[in-house]
Amino acid sequence: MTNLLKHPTVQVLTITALIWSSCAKKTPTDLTKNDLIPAPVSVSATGASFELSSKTMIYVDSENAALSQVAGFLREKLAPATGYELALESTSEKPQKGIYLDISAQNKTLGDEGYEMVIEEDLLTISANSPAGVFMGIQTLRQLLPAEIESNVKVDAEWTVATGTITDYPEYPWRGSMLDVSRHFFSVEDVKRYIDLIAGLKMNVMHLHLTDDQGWRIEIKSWPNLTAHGAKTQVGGGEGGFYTQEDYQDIVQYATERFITIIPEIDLPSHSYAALVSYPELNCDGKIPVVDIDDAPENDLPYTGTEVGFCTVCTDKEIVYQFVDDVVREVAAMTPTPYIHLGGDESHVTPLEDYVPFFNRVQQIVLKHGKKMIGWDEVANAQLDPSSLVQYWNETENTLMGIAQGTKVIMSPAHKAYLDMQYDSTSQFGLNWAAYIPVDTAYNWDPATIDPEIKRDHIIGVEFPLWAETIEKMDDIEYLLFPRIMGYAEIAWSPAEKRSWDSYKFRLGNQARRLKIQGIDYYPSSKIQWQE
Ligand code: TNX
Repeated sequence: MTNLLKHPTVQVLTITALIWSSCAKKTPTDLTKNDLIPAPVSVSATGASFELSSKTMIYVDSENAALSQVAGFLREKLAPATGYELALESTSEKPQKGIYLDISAQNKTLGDEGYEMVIEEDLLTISANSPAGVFMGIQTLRQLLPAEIESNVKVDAEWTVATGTITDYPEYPWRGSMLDVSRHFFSVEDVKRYIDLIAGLKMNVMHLHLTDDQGWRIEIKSWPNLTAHGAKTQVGGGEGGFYTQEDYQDIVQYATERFITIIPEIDLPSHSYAALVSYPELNCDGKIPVVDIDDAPENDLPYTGTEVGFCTVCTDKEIVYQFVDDVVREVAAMTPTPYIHLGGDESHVTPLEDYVPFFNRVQQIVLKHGKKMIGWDEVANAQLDPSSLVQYWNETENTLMGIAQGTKVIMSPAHKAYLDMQYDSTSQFGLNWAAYIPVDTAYNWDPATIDPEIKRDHIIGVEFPLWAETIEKMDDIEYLLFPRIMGYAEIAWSPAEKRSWDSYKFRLGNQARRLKIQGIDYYPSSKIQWQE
């Protein structure tokens, strides 16, 4: 169904049907009656409307390259549905009419990513301190326009927005999602769609879990067997895959244009079976490990089951540190942003007396290559540099050890934030070891109060991981992501006092058409009144 919907001809029919069913829609004039997700910090209305036409010009206030690129993004977003090819122009003065993108706001409250949108009858201005802020404002504008703006075929509609002012900026500077591409491999195209979907919700971090027992998914030129051998399969035994360095750089570039930072994760010392079968010298006895687990591998291929924590690289072999050094060097060289994630979770067969010196040493390797380290909360058992980040998923005690060492925390509590948890016992994909997470549970919590000892000041932000043991294709991803990711985006962006389930569930219900037009295969939770 959804794949069909992604087909242009079927889209024309669907959109025609959708429009026909909603004929006499009134021109919007009350900006406070919006369905924005995430909810903005403040909105006031002036009772009229702004209309986009084929003559609307998009002005930028400077020759700034990033701003021009953002203006180009807006133009391309508006083109398919409207059929307009809006002209772009740079100007030194505020124009009389059109769309004006301005990065000279010099408004402290807005910070690096906030924006102010002033909508007048003739002029729609998005002002910010940076191109990133303008980009966030554009995501708001997309949602203020009729849902059909997301169509990739031309639609005859009135492209109007109510007038007024929106002032908006994020609660947390780190708003992310993680995709596990090891348990099942996902193509570059899928990752790009994922990036587009979260960018539209004002998220700014995409964490890629690139390696695990089931597959090593990133080409490392100095250790070619990692992918030549270690990427051949996936959970269930199907064909795996990997990203060449060019693929990875393509993803990074795509993300950067959407103000999203890619966080590459290389999971060590456990979750490393794919590496251990590719290079047996990383094992203490130099041989492929014999493991006592369900679906234990009977050949030298990566693991195809879903147990965890059953293997470890040999923490007292020099070659292991050479390996980490080479991998971090190559990954650092193609990652322009400051962080590399080294995993560290569920190392059940690495004794703590080996685990701690291992992490002390690999953290230094990351620092030596000019990057900062992130690890799952277990890494806080090591001596962390204050620049490192601890990703809380399971243990408060670990997280507090990190905080005591001066590190900041990314909040990903499994029982609230894991996108791979089932909605309920009937849901098609997902696991339930941490909880069932229906749409209201996903929305109704606050990172700053989830654990009384982890305080707002310690928290750099929130991340929502999608582990991929049970999912194989984009539709499966969308089913687990949507609608929960929309509530998660609101938790990350909107101030706690602006959030309420009653308001959110109403706005979410009104997103049904928009989701459908985007071809998103969402889970139609019965807790929401979907308004198609
Ligand atoms: C725990 S969360 C894991 C992953 C699994 C996930 C499944 C974490 C740091 N480790 O290896 O895929 O549960 O929900």
